[in-house]
Amino acid sequence: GQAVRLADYQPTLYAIETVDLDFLLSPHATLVTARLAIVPRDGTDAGAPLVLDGDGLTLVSVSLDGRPLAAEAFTATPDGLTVATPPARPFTLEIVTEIDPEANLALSGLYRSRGTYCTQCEAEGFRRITYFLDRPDVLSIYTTRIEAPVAEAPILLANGNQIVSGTSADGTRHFAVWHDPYPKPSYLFAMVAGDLALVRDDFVTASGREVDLRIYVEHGNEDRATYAMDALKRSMRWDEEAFGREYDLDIFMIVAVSDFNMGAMENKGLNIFNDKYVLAAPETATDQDYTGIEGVIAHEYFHNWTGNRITCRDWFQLCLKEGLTVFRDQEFSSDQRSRPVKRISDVRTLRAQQFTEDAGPLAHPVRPEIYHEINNFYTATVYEKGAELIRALKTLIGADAFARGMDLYFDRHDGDAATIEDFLACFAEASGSDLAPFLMWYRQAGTPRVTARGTYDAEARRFTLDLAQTCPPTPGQPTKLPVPIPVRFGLVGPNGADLDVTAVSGATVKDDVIHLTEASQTVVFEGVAARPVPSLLRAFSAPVVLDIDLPLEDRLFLLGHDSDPFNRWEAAQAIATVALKAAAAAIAAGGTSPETDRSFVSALGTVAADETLDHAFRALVLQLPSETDIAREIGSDVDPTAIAAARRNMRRAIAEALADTFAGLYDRLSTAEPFRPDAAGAGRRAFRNTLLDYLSLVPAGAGRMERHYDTADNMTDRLAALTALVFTGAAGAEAALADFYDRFKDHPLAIDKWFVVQATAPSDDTLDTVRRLTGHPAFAFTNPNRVRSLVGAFSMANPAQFNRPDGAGYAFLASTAIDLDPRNPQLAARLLGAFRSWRTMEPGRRAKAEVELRRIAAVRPLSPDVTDIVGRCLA
Ligand code: HT7
Ligand code: ZN
Repeated sequence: GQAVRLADYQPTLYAIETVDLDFLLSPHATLVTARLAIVPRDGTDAGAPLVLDGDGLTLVSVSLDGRPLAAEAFTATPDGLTVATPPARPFTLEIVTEIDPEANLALSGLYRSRGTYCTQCEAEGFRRITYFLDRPDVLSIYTTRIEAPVAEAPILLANGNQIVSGTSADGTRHFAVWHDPYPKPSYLFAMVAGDLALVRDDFVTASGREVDLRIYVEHGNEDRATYAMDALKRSMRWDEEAFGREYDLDIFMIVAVSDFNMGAMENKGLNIFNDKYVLAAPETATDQDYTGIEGVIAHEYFHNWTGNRITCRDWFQLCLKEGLTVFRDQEFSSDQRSRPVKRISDVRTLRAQQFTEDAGPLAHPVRPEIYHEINNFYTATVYEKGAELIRALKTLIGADAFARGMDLYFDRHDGDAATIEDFLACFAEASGSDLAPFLMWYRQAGTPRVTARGTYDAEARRFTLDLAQTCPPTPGQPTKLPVPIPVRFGLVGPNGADLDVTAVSGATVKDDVIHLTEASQTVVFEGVAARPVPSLLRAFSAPVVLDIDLPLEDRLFLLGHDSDPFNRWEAAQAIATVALKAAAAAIAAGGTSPETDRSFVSALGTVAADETLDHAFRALVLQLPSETDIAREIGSDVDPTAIAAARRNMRRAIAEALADTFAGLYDRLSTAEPFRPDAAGAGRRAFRNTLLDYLSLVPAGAGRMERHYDTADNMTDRLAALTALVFTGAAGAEAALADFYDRFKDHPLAIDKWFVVQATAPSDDTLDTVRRLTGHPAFAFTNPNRVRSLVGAFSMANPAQFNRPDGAGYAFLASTAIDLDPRNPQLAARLLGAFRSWRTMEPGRRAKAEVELRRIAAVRPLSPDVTDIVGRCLA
C-alpha cells in the first residue's frame, strides 16, 4: 500500500448525503445497486473529478441522474471508479456491482460464514461491496433493501429500523428494507442474511424508550446467548448511569458468526460478533470467556456513542473511538466486578501486549502519523495504551472535570467526525488547564521510564523524592520529550497506614497525585514522622515503567501492608522479576538457578492463607510474571529457554515450600458449590486452579489433577486440570485429552481450548504436535478462531517453543503465514506480530528469525498487510 500521512488530510470534494443500497443475494453472484445522492462541497471546483474507492470490484453499470454514463465519462478498474467531470450541482450516481460472497475468504466486505451472509466494513471493507468515498469523514443516511430466497435466508437484517418487507407471489423469495436515520460513515454499514435463531428481550431507557433487543445465533445455540443478553442490558443501564448516554434506536441487534477476523464490530444498531464473544454455557465456556463476553458486549454497545454518534475524522484518529471505548468497557467491568482485580488483569494485558509492542520494531504512537495498511493499526497501542491515556487524563484533571469534559464532548461533537484535538479541547475547557503537553502522549511512541529515588532525613523529618522520566527511541523517533505523568502515591508508615503529609514543596502535588511534567523533578515532604516506604504509581496511574530500587524488605512490606491492592500485587511481581532475571542470566551462562528467597516464599504463603483477601486477588499474587514479561525486562540477548527454566524452577521451589499450605487451602475449597459465572465464583475457581497449578509440580498433585478433571462441572475447572496434566506430562494426560475431545467434539469453541492446551505445552515435541494438528479434521485454515487457537497460541503464548534455538518455530510460522496470505491477509499479518521481539533475541535465534522474515518478504505476490508488518519488522 501507498503511505498515508496525517499531515496530508483533506476533506473530500463531494459529500454523499444518502445511500440507497439494494442487495440481490446469491452465493457466487450477488448484485449490489448503490444509489448515491452526491453534493459538491462548498469550494469544490466545478466539474472536479469524483474519485471513488473500490477493491476487487466488478462493475455492471453506472448511471448519472438515471442516464447511463457514456464510456468516456468515467473510468472503472477493480480498485476505483472516477467520474471525470461530474455536474457542479447535486446529482445521483447509480452503480451496480457484482460480487462473489462465497469466494470471499478475507472476511472483509460481504462474505459467508457457514451459510450466513454477513459484512465487515471496518476499516476499508465497504469498497469491496460498491464504489464509494470509503473513509470515516463521509457521513450518509443509509436505506438498505435485501432480497433473497426465503428458504436460504429467512432472516434479512441491516442497520436501523425495518420499514418495509414483502414476499413474492409464489412465496419463494422475500425482501426487507431497513432505514438508519443517523448519518454514518461507510465502515459502520452492515447487513446480514441467513437462517438464524432469535433470542429476544427488551429494555426501557431512562427516558422511557422501549428497545427491542435481539441476538441472532445459529439454530441450537439459543440457550448459550443468555449471558450475552444479560451483559447487554447491564451495559445499557450502566452507560445511562455512568455517562448519561441513552440508546437511540427502537431496536438493537447482535448477530453471532463463526468466521470473523476480530472480536466484534459496532455497526450501527446491528453489531456483528465473533461467536466466541456471544456463546457461553458452564460446560463449554471458562470464566475468562464469560468476562470476555461481558467486556466485548459492553465495548461494542458503548461504541454507539463513542465511535458511531461521534466518529473519527480519519483513521489516524482511531484511538479517539477505540481508546475511549476500551476505557469505558474497563470501567464498566470494574463496576460490575472487583475494581482492583480488573485493574491488575488489565495491566497484565497492557504489559504483555502493549509494552512488548512498544519495545520493538512495530512500536507506533497511539495516534500514528503515517501508515501503509490501516488494518495493522488495530493494535494494543491504539486500544490499550489509548485507554490508559484517558485514565491518566482523568487522574490529572480529576473526576469532576473529566465528567464535565465528557459531557461537553458528547454535546459539542454529536454527529461529527472528530479528532483527538477536538476531544482534548473539551477537557482543557472543562478543567481550565492547558492540555497541549498531554497531546505528546498521543504523538510519541515508546514506554516512558520513571526513575524514583527516595531519601529520608530523620532529624529534619523530611522525605525527598527525586523523579525523572526518559523514553527510549522508537522507529522514526530517535529523541523524546517529557510527557505529563500522574504518579498516584502514598508514603507508607511503619504500621502500614499512609503517613499524613503536612507540607510539600517542589513538583505539583494535588491530593495523592504527583504531576510529573518535567524530565526531572524533586518533591519534598515535610513533617514525615518516620521513615516511609514510598508506594508509587498506585493503581498503575500511568502507562510507564517504574524504576525504583527498593530493598527486598521494603517490597515485602508493601506486599504485606500497602493500602493499595494494585501495589501489593505489584510488589510481588517486582520481587519475582528481579529474581527471575538473575536466575535466567545464571542459567543462560551455563549455571543453575539461585535459590528462591525464603522470605518471599513465606510472604506468598501468608497472602494465600489470608482469608480477609478475596480469592481472585490471592490467585493473582501467586501468579509469577510471564516468560514474555521477563524477556521484555531483560531486553536484549534474550534466551527464552533459560527464562522458561528459571520460571519453572521458581514455581517448583514455591510449590515445594508451600505444598502443605496449598494442599490444605485447595482441599478446603473443594466443597461443591453450584456454578455461577460471577466475580465471587470466578475468583474462587481462579484461586483453586492456581493452587492446583502449583500442586501439579509436587507429588501432592498426582491424584488431585485427575480428580479435578473428572469431577469438574464447568469448563474453567476442567480446562485447568487438563492444562496441568498436559503441561506436567502426567500419566493421565493422553486419556484426558482424548476424553476432552470426545466430550466437546461438537463444540468448536471448546475444541479451540483443546488446540490451545497442546500448542502451549512446554515440551520440545510441541511444534511436531502443532504441525500434526493442522491436519486434524476439527482444524480449518479458513476459520480465524481455529488458526489463532493453534498457530496463534503457539507463536504468541509459547515463547520457549516458538523461539526454539533451531529456528523451526520461526520457519513454521513463516510458512503458515505465506500459505494464508492469499486467502486472509489480515489474519496472516496478525499472526506475524509474533516476530515483534525478534531483535531482542540472542544472536543465534536472531539470525534464524531474520532468515524467515526475509523469506516472507521475497514472496510475490504478497499482500499489503503482510508486506507492511514484515517490512517494519526488518527495518
Ligand atoms: N471496531 C472494530 C474493529 C474491527 C475490525 C478492524 C479491522 C478488521 C476487522 C475488524 N473487525 C472489527 C472492533 C472494535 O474495536 O470494537
Ligand atoms: Zn472498539
